[in-house]
This record gives sequence, C-alpha cells and structure tokens, in this order.
Amino acid sequence: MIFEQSWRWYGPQDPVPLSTIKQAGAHGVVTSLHHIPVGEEWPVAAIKKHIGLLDQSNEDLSFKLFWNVVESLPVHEHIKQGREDRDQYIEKYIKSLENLAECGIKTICYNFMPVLDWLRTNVSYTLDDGSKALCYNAIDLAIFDLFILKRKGADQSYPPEIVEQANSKYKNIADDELENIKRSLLMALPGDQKGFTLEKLQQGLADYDGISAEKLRENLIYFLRKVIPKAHELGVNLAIHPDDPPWPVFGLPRVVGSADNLEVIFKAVPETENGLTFCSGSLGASQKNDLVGIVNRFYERIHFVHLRSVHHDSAFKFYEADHLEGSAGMEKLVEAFYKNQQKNQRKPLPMRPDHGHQMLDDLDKTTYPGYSAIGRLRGLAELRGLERGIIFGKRNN
Ligand code: CS2
Ligand code: MN
Repeated sequence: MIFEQSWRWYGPQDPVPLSTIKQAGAHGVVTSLHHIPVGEEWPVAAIKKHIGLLDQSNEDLSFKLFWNVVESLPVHEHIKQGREDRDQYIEKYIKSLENLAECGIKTICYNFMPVLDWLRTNVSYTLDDGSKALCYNAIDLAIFDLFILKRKGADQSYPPEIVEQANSKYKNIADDELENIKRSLLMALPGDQKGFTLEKLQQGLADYDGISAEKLRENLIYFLRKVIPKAHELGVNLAIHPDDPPWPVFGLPRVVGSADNLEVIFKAVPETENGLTFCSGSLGASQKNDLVGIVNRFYERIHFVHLRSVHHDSAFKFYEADHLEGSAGMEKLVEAFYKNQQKNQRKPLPMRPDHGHQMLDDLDKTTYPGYSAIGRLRGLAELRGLERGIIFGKRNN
C-alpha cells in the first residue's frame, strides 16, 4: 500500500472513540498527550499509559490499533519567540523525544505557527448537500480584525478591496453572523479545552511585537539545529506541519507555507529527520503551491501525510471540499506518492484524512470542528479506494 491508514484521536475525552477508528478501517492512531501543558516534558509513564489505552481496545479483537504518529508535540511559544529561556524548553522537548523513542514512537508532527494553529472564519459552513465544512473568508477575517479585535494597523494587512468590502458588510451584519465569526476564529483548538479569548489573542499578538518573519525563521532554525542531531541519534523523524492558511494572519508572521519556505528550512538542517507533514489542505489553501511538485521535491523528507482538499470561491475565500473534489487534484497527488514510493522503496507513509465534513447523524453531535466521525470515514474510504485503484491500474498496465 502507499499509505498506512491512520486516524486522529484526541484521547479519552474524544467524542469519537477507538472503536470507530477500527470500523473506519484505520490501524494507525495519531494522537497526543493533550493534558500535558505545552513546554513540559512528556514522562515515559504518561506515554505508556496512553499506549495502554490502545492496548486495552486491542484485547479481544484481532484488529489492532497502534500509536504511529504524535500529533502534535507542541513547541513552546518562547522557542518561537526566541526568548532567553528557550534552551530550557528545547531541553525538555529533546527529553520528550527520548522518552517517546524509548516507547517506540518515532514520528513526531509539530508546527511553528505563532499563537494560533489553523484559522477559519466559519466552522459550520453549510454546503449544497446539507453537510457542514470549515470555511475561510478574508472579508470576515478583516471584519473581526478591524471591528472586534480593533488591531492597530489592521487595515494595512488586507488588499484595499477587502477592507472596503469588510466596511460595507459590517454596516449591515446580523448579530448572529458576527457572533459566529468571532466564535469560529476564537475556537478552542482540538484538545485545548480552555479555548481562546479576545484578551488571550491580544496578549499573544503583543508577545510577537517586533518579531519579523526573518526572526521567526531564525528561531525555527535555531530550534532545529539543537533538536535534529538528537532526533538523528534516536532514529526519530520530525515532521513540520505547514501553516494553515499559509500566509500571515493578524500581523503574525508565518514561515512554513511554500516550497521556497521549506527549501530554506531543509537546507539549514539537511538531515532527513528534519522532515515534513505533507498537508494537502494547508498547502493547497494557497493557489500558488504546486502540490505534486512539493511531493516530488521533498518526498524523502515526508514522514506523515494529511489528505484533504479545498475549494476556492475566489482568491480570498475557500472552504474544505470533499476529499476527492476541490483543487487538490487528489488522483495526481496520490499517484505522485505511489511513484515516489516505488522509486525510493519506502514503507507506506502514515496518512490520515485530515478533516471531514459534519454530516448525517453527526450534524446533531458536538465534536471538534473538522473531526466528526462520518465525514472523515467517508474521506478515508474514498482515499483508500483511490489508492487501491491506482495500485491496481499500475500493476495491470
Ligand atoms: C491539523 C493541525 O486540524 C488540523 O488542521 O492538521 O491542527 C495540525 O494538527 C497541527 O498544526 C500540527 O501541529
Ligand atoms: Mn493538516
């Protein structure tokens, strides 16, 4: 197979249980220790306890689940900001890598986005078939930035036509639409129960005052220069997740959004343990990114794959499409993985169907945005079919 079928699990508090993962046909469980505060060491005992939860679910069935990827081992903000005490957090990060390696977990996903992770202006965008998707609309983002956050200089962050449209939409906006924009943007990230408040966001932005994209990149490279030699020794692969969306937001720099960005990061620290989580949805949010080109260019460094697609209504608005639709060009993309795998003789890469639509019975349930069961099950099933078809076609040609 091209991919090791995988599924993200948020731990015991995840409304989608391990039994669903089995029935979705995934063996690889992508998970994290969400209860440990960012920056703290992950003790061996805590890692083993988490593995134990999977083992329990394996007791009576021959269908076995295993923890194949950590998503994420988050990087403390002081490392991203290059604060004086960063080395202390880097040491703890390395300690966590050692402990994970000791427990046999050797693929680690992380990101380097300041303050925020993915950002959407509507986490319940209704599609024509009645299912719900995550949507990003720069006009709504500008409304939030200009009129709710009231960030100094916000109007300079958007093209004039967006500012103009935000101004005119804001004049007549309904209260519930405005509330939905605010709620979506401040959404608790999966696993982070506490959620974001306006004040926390403002404080986060203030902490990055004066930190340019150049500086952020330097701080990433500083981190990698310390961590990658250790990962190399341990046989651990780090896999940076691209920024989503792959451009600056709220004046915060973002430096992991294009092939050029990746080139700089990989050149600075050439070991292949300095790797990539190839996320077609995040990279594909920018129409400038050539997804197949990125796979071909960086294949040896891709240690983990997120597959999903986006539909661009315009250069300023996209929503998450069905996995085989939208702009990702999923057939060509999966084929590119197949060809590179043949050439490089690599084992199947862990792949999960990043997000899915909220649909069918899940429409009445509360789950993490993008992480309801049925939409991801549909995505995974379609991708599995595509994968089988490609392998079958190539073998019989
Ligand atoms: C994920 C990211 O849900 C998602 O979009 O792909 O949140 C991802 O887990 C992190 O950025 C990785 O550190
Ligand atoms: Mn992703």
